[in-house]
Amino acid sequence: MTQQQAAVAIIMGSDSDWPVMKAAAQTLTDFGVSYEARVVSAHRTPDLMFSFAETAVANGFKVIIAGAGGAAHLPGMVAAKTTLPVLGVPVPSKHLQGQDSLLSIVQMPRGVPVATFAIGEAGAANAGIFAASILALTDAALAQKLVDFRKRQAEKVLAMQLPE
Ligand code: RP5
Repeated sequence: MTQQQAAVAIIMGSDSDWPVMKAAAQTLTDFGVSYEARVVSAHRTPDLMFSFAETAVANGFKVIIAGAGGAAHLPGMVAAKTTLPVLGVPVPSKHLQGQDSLLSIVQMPRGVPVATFAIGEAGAANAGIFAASILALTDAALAQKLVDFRKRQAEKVLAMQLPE
């Protein structure tokens, strides 16, 4: 039996990134999008990073969400080795609160783009939504789920009451 290949790869530099990156995984689950999550470190497992990126298309991935903290080279280096869309999530770091992660990910040289999201959980969740939006271009049912999600979100905000 052939196993169905996940549409989205979620990779991160360390298992310590998972508490943030699981927001991307949860979002994809909510939209019914298949994903595979794993640790791939740019600095500690560079060979794995390159082989992951080089085989990502052949492995059936359509979008890669990459999260890292500190000297966050993972999203950019993966983008250097694949033409799949790479969504970068800056993970908060111990000493610089993720500003280092953000700047490392966002300042890509012309020609090798990484779509960079907000620092932390909101960024990870938005990367999940963005991945769903990309896949929805060729999936009408998923596009409808995104419309429904926006509607529910708006209704929630419209129903907000402030304390007296
Ligand atoms: C980065 O270094 C990882 O993405 C993580 O955010 C950070 C710290 O990693 P650990 O020391 O917790 O493994 O490569």
